[in-house]
Amino acid sequence: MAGIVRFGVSLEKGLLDKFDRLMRRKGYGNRSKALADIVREKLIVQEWAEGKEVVGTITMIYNHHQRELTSRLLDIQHHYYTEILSSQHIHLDQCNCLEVVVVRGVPGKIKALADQLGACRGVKHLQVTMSSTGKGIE
Ligand code: NI
Repeated sequence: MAGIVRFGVSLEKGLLDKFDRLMRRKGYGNRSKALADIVREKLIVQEWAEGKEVVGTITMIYNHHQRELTSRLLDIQHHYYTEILSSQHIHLDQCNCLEVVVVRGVPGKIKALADQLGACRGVKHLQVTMSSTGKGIE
């Protein structure tokens, strides 16, 4: 790996103990990887706040029997065809559908898409997962 820098970190003992417990619970073998992942999470939040190009998923559960909902959801998605990379639809049972939409674009448009989908009657749950293009997080 290029450009690895070692540095000292001062932390209150109680906080370091909590960090180490969390690290072990999550299965990390060392503090460096655990700390790097925390920094990346912060960088991704910042990318979304700054409006840079981001990647994410929109996961939603909706009622298959809700009148005209499926066509409404598709109409909305067609307006955002440049942001949508793919989508997957799973019939959970006779009534419930799970849809995962993979998106890439500026956060404002992704949030607008998610808001429009989530506001449709019959959508029971919607969650946006914020991730990154991977370019800005090393
Ligand atoms: Ni379905």
